[in-house]
Amino acid sequence: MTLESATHTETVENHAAIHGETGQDDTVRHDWSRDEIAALFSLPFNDLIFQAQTVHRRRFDPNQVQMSTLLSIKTGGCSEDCAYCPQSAAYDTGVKAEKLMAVQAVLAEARRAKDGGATRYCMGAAWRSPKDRDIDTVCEMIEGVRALGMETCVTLGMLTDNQTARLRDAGLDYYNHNIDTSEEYYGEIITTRTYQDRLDTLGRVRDAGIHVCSGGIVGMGEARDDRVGMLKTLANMPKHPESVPINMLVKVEGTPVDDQAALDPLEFVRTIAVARIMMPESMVRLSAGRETMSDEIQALCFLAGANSIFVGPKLLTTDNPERDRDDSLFDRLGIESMPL
Ligand code: SAM
Ligand code: DTB
Ligand code: SF4
Repeated sequence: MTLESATHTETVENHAAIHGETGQDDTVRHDWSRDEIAALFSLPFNDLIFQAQTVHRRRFDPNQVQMSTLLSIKTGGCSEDCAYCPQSAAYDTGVKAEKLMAVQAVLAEARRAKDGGATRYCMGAAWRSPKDRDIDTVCEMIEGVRALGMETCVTLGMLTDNQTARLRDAGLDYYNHNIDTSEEYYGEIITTRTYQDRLDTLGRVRDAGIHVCSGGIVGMGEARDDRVGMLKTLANMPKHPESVPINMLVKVEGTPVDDQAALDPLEFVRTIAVARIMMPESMVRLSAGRETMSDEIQALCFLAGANSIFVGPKLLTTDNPERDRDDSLFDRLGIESMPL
């Protein structure tokens, strides 16, 4: 090799490294280091988004987004102290405690969600962990929603092995259980259960053969290093969660984090992009927080590799964009609903 061509090769490699074009083979990795993740976060924005979109296009149709609708089947009065949550009994947020909904009422809502274009129905309960008799009712809900031809997801808190098996046998497709933040920051947000408790439930769900939905929340006053740590925990699991919701904190008055300074929306987009690159086969969900996000930031999230959202005017207790706003956004972006 002549000196001239060696220099040229080096220049090309340097260019690739600087512009974030390396490491884009088809390997699904589970050995990410903090430094590598932090380096992704620090890339120039355009390089990061280009890399994320390139990874995204290898496995997904870039113009399809999966749509789920949420319902709170058991609202409020929760014994946990999650600092972000309007449903914790520890904070005065104006959310009233309600009983578990009746199966038929849930199925009526699921039908409306299906008519509204959702392909998955996600049912959430404000429990630390369900009672065994609650599982009977939730299993009926799962069977009923599946009979409508929709996928099912539930989020009920910590589970025992037996409860997990019963949900699986009822045909549950996904279980949502978020790690919420980094292991280091977790203690600032929740004191009534540990990070390991969360990981144990996720392990049970995985072992039972139910698809895992797990992600977290940003904008709770954590440092970028905590966002790095959160994604490291998710991506270094033996199998990546099939669904990774990235929530922007919805600030609810009365919760301990209600006065947090807003996170730079571009940092939110970066978090989505890094999640996409680290977990190339997972669905990355642009989850809570869309109501106060501009259309332009949402468009950047889709460009960064988000390919799943919640549709319908409500999340669990807080607002989500109205259908006509979403329809208009998807029309303008040429985004279609991902078929089942
Ligand atoms: N109680 C169960 C649990 O905590 O696992 C299930 C329901 S809980 C409301 C589901 C998830 O919603 C939480 O883990 C959290 O990530 C998310 N969440 C709750 N309040 C939020 C908020 N104000 N902003 C963003 N995400 C929130
Ligand atoms: C997830 O990651 N986000 C959803 C779902 N999984 C259960 C919940 C968001 C809740 C936002 C606050 C509320 O509406 O109460
Ligand atoms: Fe309860 Fe779940 Fe809210 Fe925590 S996030 S307070 S466990 S409903």
